Amino acid sequence: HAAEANRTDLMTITRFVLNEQSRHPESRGDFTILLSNIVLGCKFVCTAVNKAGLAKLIGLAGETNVQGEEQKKLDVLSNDVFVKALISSGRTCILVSEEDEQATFVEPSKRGRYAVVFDPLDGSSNIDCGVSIGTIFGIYMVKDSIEPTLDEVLQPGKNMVAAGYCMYGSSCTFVLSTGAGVNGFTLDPSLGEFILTHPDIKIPKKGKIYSVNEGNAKNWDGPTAKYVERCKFPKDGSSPKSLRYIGSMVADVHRTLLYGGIFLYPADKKSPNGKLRVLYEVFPMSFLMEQAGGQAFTGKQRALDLVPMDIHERSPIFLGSYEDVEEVKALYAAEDKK
Ligand code: P6P
Repeated sequence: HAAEANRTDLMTITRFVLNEQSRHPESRGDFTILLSNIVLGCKFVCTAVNKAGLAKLIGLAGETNVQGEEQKKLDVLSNDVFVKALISSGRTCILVSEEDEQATFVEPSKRGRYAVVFDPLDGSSNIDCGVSIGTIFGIYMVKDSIEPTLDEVLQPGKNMVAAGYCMYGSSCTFVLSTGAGVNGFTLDPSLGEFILTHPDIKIPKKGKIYSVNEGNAKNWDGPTAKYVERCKFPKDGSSPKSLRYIGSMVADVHRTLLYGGIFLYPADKKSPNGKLRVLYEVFPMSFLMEQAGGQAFTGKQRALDLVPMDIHERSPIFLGSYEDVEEVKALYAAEDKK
């Protein structure tokens, strides 16, 4: 009977957020409207990405499709969709996208109280081989939506009111935190709705998987090299960790969130700030990890305490199971004492 009740008691993402909103009597439903526009963008990208597999038919980027229309690169198309959906929501005043060099300041008549930072299609180089990719976003509440400045988004990640990602893989999974835990939703294509499938996600305290591009090992600093060495040749007689690296941040982080372990994109001699972007990759994923009981570290500090100086700034990142990240922190602390 319970299963039957569940089947008919559809907890859609919109209903879930409305329930959450009732915890904030002061909110005027703005966040729900904003989120529904982000969800709309993700549904569009999900169908576009799945169709991309038939790219030969609809024309690859730069070519023309059967209607002779200029085919946009999927990440450019996705960016256009998100920018338009966020502006038309009437709830945003600043947008920062991985695809746009400059921040977008929404025209005054359409301004709202939120700033959204996002990577519309992270890992898009993996599209042509069918590897999972994703959209990553973070949301700040702005102080001054009348005359907003860039300072509203050059804020530490701990000031975000919400963060999440949508992974386009074997299924389309939307993972969200509004600051009260982490919940996962799966798109039911027959309904066109995201249904709650992973309530209250908690990351295991310790994991058996490490996730890093070992191809960069030559350029790692001491503590990172020591940590990875320990994953492979544990000193305490425990079994070595498995290496899993997909090379698509959303997929690697999603696996880490559900299975535990650690994802790292460290600094190296070639890129002293690592590769991943602070505002729309490091902060949202760090926010989710902390909300799920894990943690996120830059090699120097708690990732969410970082204050960005530039909207496309990069940072090294070590995130995942609480105890695994603690080991990295101890190795960096020992290095600092030298
Ligand atoms: P590398 C994809 O290009 C991306 O931005 C992230 O999704 C991913 O985690 C990382 O870069 C992979 O980088 O240098 O290991 O190929």
